[in-house]
Amino acid sequence: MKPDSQKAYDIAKERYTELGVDTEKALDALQAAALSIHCWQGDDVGGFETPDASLDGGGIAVTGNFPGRARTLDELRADAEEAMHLIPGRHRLNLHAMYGDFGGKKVDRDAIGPEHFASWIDWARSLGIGLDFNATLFSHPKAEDGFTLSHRDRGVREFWIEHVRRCREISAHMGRELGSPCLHNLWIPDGSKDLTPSRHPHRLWLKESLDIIYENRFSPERLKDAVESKLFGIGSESFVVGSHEFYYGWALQHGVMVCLDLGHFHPTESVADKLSAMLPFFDELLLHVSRPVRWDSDHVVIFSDDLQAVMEETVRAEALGRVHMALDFFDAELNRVGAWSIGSRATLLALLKALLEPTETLRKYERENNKFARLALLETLKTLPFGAVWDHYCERCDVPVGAGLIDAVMDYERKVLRLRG
Ligand code: RNT
Ligand code: ZN
Repeated sequence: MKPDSQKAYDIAKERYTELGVDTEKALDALQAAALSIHCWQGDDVGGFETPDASLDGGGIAVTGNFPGRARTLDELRADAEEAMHLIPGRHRLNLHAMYGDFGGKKVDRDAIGPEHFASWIDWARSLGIGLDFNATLFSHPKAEDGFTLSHRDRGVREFWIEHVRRCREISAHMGRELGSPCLHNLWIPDGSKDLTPSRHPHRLWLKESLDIIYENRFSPERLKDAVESKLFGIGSESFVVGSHEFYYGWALQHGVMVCLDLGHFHPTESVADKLSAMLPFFDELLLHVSRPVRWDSDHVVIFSDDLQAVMEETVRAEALGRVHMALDFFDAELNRVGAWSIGSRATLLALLKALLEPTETLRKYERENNKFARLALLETLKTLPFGAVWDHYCERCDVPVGAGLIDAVMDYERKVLRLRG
């Protein structure tokens, strides 16, 4: 520990102690939190299928062509490992089905199995981390017309039902092999650009497909399920089958989690507020930590007000173990390892700041109906030295401190990324 940063931490610790906050306790809680880091920032949501799947349909899009994209499994793993060296704490990796180890062979989505993920499991085991998983219902000819599980054609629905069924089996296998429950999240692109008189039939088809897929129950020690809603996408501006209300109802009825993506709601709607509204009804929830800019643009996550509010609400509800945090962003305009580390570090910093809140004091002011004191303390918290606590944590975890991140990422770019063709 550098003497200066130790001094800065000691002063910060004292400031927080004065407010009744134990910084060591906050750091213990932070250390225990595992983010689910998405593999898809590393290669612009490309995957390793043969022939190459191109990101098409579903209203998600990656822009940019920064050099150094991971082109192979080994490159993606090396980059993810590098990112993990820059992020304090121990985290999980979140895979999509299209990232299987297919050995150069064409394996269609309705034919994938645990064997295609054996090398990922070995890799995760060697790092001592858990894996999470997602079915991939985009970037495929059978998703081109914008519908999958809610397609009017039974044959198309059956293809995707089989895919998701297999994905859940793969997830359960991962959970068992790694001794840590695998979170399987389902997001589908289904929707349409223009007025759709068949909204109701599409929702009934989706319901029917989900009912069939999730009939198969797994122990929560191996697999936890989530379904992800969305408001709209490019090409699905008028209608999205899997809306928030749709999944809210279905998930509640079937005892699975809802996944709340920070980019999937009206811009003035607060995901933070949804947490305390949903926690009384759901045992667990999944977050997709993302950053919308004007639309669901999946910008790299930063230390924003929205993110801080989500973390505050999670901590205030004492729901850290019930709200799972997965990252979901992709930007090909900047160093991808850098993007991963900025977004993950911002998420953890927001969590730390929330853990350093003297919530009990704020609640005492509320009980006393002292609205002035409540607001004054909330304002004071904004300039408290949480940055010194964060730097201290980074140092303790042996990851770059502050702008030291820039040198570390640039070094990897020079030595590894720039050498890629
Ligand atoms: C799309 C959803 C979904 C995807 C990933 C790649 O709008 O947010 O979570 O981003 O599955
Ligand atoms: Zn998402």
